[in-house]
Amino acid sequence: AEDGYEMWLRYHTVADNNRLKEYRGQIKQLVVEGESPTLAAARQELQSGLSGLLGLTVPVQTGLARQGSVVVGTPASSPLIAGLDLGDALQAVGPEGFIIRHTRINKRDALVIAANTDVGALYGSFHFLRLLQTHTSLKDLAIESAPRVHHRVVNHWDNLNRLVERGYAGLSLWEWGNLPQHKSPRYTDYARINASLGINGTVINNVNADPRILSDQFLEKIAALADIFRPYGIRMYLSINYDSPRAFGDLDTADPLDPRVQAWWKARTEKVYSYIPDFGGYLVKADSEGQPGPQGYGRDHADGANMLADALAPFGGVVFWRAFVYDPAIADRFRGAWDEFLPLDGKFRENVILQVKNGPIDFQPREPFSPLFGALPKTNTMMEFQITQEYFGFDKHLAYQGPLFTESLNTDTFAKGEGSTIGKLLEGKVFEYTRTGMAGVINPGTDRNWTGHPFVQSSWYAFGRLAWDHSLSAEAIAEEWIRMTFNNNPAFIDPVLAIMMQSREAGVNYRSPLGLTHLFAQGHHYGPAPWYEKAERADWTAAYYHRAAKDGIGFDRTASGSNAVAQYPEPLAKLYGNLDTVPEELMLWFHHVSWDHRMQSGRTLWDELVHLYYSGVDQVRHMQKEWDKLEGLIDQTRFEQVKALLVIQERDAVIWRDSCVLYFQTWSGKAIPANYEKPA
Ligand code: GCW
Repeated sequence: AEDGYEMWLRYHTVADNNRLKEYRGQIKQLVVEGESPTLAAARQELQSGLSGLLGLTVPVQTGLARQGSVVVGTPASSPLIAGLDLGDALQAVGPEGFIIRHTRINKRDALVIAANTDVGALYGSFHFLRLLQTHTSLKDLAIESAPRVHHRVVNHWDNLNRLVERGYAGLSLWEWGNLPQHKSPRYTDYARINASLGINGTVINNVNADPRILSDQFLEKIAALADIFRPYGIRMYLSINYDSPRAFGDLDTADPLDPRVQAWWKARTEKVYSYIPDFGGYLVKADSEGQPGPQGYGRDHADGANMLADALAPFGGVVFWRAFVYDPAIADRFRGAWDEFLPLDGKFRENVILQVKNGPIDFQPREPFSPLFGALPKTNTMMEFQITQEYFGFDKHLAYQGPLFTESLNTDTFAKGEGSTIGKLLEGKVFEYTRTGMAGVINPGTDRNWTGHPFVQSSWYAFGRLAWDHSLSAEAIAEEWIRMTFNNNPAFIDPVLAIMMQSREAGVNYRSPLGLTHLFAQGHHYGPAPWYEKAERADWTAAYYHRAAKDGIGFDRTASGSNAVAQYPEPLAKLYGNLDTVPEELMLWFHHVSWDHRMQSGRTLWDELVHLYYSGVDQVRHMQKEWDKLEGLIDQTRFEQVKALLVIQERDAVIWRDSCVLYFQTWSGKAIPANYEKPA
């Protein structure tokens, strides 16, 4: 039975006979010249992949066949490729890109996957397999592809006791107790999954970091993992605890300006590189949610980051410094990061990248973009997206995140006039960032299918594809994923694509439409608790965010309120700041609005709110109905799993809707319009 373990790397025989014929005609054998571990990985992936897809053994050969050779490599690894005239194409795709095309070598027709580096050839190999997996014709193949950002990184929130913060898919993959002796085959599959997307870095432990991660005991185990990931082009990074010098018992301070602290980090970092010579660097959550940081010693983020950057620089390492900070003393959590980081622009070392969540608060179903994007011309800035469904129903709800990612990437920041989209900014095309990147918080665990809900795989896939090329569409990516993960049958693809493409909006509608945010029950972040008013911190209550009252609902972030809207450049500050022009989907993020306010639909705000909560549930019911029709088109195991999860999702969507509508009704004092079903 299918259990989802293979993710999108399923190489089942091509079901369309015409395509199968075409592929069999064009692919007779494989020539991968060169002996590096990376090329060996490419050879192995291609051989098993092509053999599976073609339903026959595709042999690996050293010489060209008369016709039908797939030739893979770099000019350095492969005399055949070195002998080709590829014009400027190779140069154009850079160190990690690849080209795939038909060519003639020694008067023989061949298909070439060429790159400047071995890892580029590996990426090209996965791409070639993807073409077959999605039944793409190989006629007129002319692909030149290169990643748009440097650092394409997945983040794990894995604790050393193997519990995964916001994980929902079993225990952490890293079997600390058995490493380094036992190397689970899953480590290699994990690397394949990521490499197939062009992911080139992984941070394997939680940003709420246990200092022991830098101990020799753990470094020895981590080095074993790094050795497995290396051939796949994946660099190892670690989250560090800022107070490590103290936690190790070596010093009584972690003040970044103290020379003893600097020396401590230099020595520890040297140690890390003695285990992992190509170690990538540190990810740091500092002065955030109780984590230690430079502010504890009267220093700022730049002092803190630069000290680590200096320790890493001799080895070529980088610091990913997170901007997820919010001080409970500040009247509006929205403002926090901007207020703290704006004054520091230009103060960070070249090998520091600020890692900023897409929105100003925290991975909510819909957020406006963080105003830090576009506000830091002199600070390398990268994106942090969340793939694990902390705020989207854990492993229970179907919520493809592609549309959220692209909504964010395609947003125009106007940082340098029109066209300064976040995607371009991340690429270093708005400001001259020397280092660029995208990070995604993934959740894989020991569940057979890695992610819990099978469709969480699709968000991991989308993240990786967008990190490679942010201009891809969420829909095109979803279709690829469906074809690779299930099958190429239009009767299956079309309805599932429709389900996926509305799933995120459905999740917004039944949780927090119109720019409401963070109505989650505290702690677990699964169900609703809009009534939540008291906690140790005001900014950990729902009431803090929705500000529902007799006169209306929403958080006034205009000049009459916290004025956070002024953190956006014009024309956005005006657009968002004016109730007549703010997009309705973001309205209650920026305005406290009367229950009687007239919406574009002609309804009052109250009626519109009710309407959207109800449509969220309707959307889930529709998704459910559509899915249930698909029985027989895929394996029964996955069909039934998703079907059952949709039952849970419908149940929970109703709970969300009713909780929120009934609670907000206590403030609005207005009736639920007659045409809606009664709350349960
Ligand atoms: O989304 C919130 C989560 C925390 C998380 C934090 C962060 C890792 O609720 O669990 O901690 O953000 O991003 O640091």
